Amino acid sequence: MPAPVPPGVIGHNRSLVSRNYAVLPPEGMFPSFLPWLSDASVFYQATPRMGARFTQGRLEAAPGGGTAAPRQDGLEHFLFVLAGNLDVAADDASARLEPGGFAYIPAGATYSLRNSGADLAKAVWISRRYQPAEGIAPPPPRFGSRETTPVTRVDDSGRWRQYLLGNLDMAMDFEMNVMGFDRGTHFHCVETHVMEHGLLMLEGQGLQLLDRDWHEIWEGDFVWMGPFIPQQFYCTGWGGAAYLLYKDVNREVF
Ligand code: UGY
Ligand code: MN
Repeated sequence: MPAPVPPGVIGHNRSLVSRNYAVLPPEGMFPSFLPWLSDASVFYQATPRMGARFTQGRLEAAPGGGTAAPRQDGLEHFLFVLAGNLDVAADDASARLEPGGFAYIPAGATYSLRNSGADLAKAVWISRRYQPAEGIAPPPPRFGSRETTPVTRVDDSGRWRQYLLGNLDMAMDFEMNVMGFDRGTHFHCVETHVMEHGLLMLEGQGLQLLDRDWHEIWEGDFVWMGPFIPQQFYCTGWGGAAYLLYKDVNREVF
């Protein structure tokens, strides 16, 4: 006998994919199994197939799972652990990441990923083609954690951020920032900019403006924002909110 499903659940859907943005809650997402991953899968959330210029997904690896062999795919990668442990190696550098730990793997590095813990490991995984900058050496591998990254408050609006991979580092062609909001706060305006975003809600909940429509989002939800999509975030609920934000930066756009 299949498990009983509460009324309304089958037809209820918060997922939305439009030409220039998408809202993808985790429910209803399907894993992709890849030949070069063992005991691991990826829940793709943003890819060039939908119009994004980067790829973002959630990697899930069972204990012992990860890349089947050291891999070199010519792409740059960013990993941010959401649950469990992930060992990440890039050329001669390596680290054991716990929740909140992150790694930057430069394009051309040989890398491997392995769940070294006893529980399922979950991580944000972003990949893209590196856009070199004339006269500037490409960035080296980098490891860190959210816990040890300084919290910056730009003003007294109740918003804060953590620049996980630095800010205005011209060697980098993207940034990964944790954007934080105290209860009831929001951006000072509706933003419209050329940069794209991949947004993963880490804590709390809020209302996300995309073009003309407001979407209620909370922990675990993913949002893709394409170039020039009008955007605003209002922190709702009884506490603060935070999301992890991908943003392509520091390069000419053609
Ligand atoms: O930096 C940003 O573009 C950021 N303020 N956008 C966002 O959170 N949607
Ligand atoms: Mn923005």
